[in-house]
Amino acid sequence: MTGDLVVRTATPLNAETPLAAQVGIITPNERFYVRSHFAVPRLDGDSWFLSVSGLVKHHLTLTLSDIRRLPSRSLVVTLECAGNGRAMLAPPVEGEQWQLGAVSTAEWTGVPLVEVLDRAGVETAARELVFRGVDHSAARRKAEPLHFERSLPIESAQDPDVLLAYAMNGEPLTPNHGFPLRLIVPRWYGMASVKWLGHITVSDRPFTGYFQTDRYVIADAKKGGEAEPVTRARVRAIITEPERGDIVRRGELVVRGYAWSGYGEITQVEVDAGSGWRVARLLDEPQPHAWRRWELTKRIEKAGRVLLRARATDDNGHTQPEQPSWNRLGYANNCVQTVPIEVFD
Ligand SMILES: Nc1nc2c(c(=O)[nH]1)N[C@H]1C(S)=C(S)[C@@H](COP(=O)(O)O)O[C@H]1N2
Ligand SMILES: [Mo]
Repeated sequence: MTGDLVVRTATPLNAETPLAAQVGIITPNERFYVRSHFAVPRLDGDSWFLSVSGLVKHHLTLTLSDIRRLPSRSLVVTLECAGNGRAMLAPPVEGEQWQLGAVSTAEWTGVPLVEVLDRAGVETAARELVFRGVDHSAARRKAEPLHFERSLPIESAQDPDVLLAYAMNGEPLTPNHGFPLRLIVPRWYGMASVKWLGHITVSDRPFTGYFQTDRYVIADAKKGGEAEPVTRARVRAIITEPERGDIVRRGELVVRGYAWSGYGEITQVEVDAGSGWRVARLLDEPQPHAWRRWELTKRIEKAGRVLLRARATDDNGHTQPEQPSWNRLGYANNCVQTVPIEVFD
């Protein structure tokens, strides 16, 4: 661990939030997990601009001050990397070996994407928007460098809660989190929230770029070619207190954590402290795109090893599987977490 995050790879920077560092709903900026495919671009906010082109009536070139002058909103949004929990898969799969800290929450401020789309005038043939980050692979001979690029269906992109964000918890975005401008797509796994945004292209056909069709798909070796795109975050609860391996005294134990779902509101969290599932108390008012804290107090009568588990259910009736659903690229593993602790007399 260096500083506030657990570093998984230093170049490019991939680092997760220690679970015990999550306290309030908001994750402080310096503790927000970082997921980057390429070197972090150091951009100059004065010379940077965003271009909007393709199937639009007016091509736009917007500077940061143009964007800051448009109507803005602030939304509290939880971002979770689709690979969060990958380290728990067996057999192991390639990719960043995230435990459960590739999830964090911030209040994002920016311009609803629709405001910009309305100014550009989207043509009726438009089907998808392609968002391109400025970051890219190192140049290879002859081949074009690969950019981080992702698309969204036009209906998803027109949701007024999709933001072109320039601030995070009241501060300008930091370089690691996408300065000067990033997309925020609430409820979708983090890959949709393209950082260091440079270009938006409106298109009438499905985007087939590397990060759209080769990555961020649930690829199952057994099913051959079929691959389902990764979209919204599956329902999940995490236990942040106590921590794995903690030694606690017999008696009253408080179990705390967070729960979220990209498919609806959290309706229930249950905790098993070794003697069956009990319903935990949900804290905070529900917010449409943010996780919710929960807690359960339970008497532990016997000394010894206890396996704590928590599982969440959303208002669509989705809950968590006990075992991970293994897939080749290790995405969307929302299986129930197990936290072993030791109880002493
Ligand atoms: N341009 C660009 N955008 C990106 C990425 C990236 O590598 N490049 N990573 C994506 C992934 S996989 C995730 S989970 C989130 C992480 O955002 P954060 O680093 O602010 O936590 O950014 C997304 N946006
Ligand atoms: Mo991610």
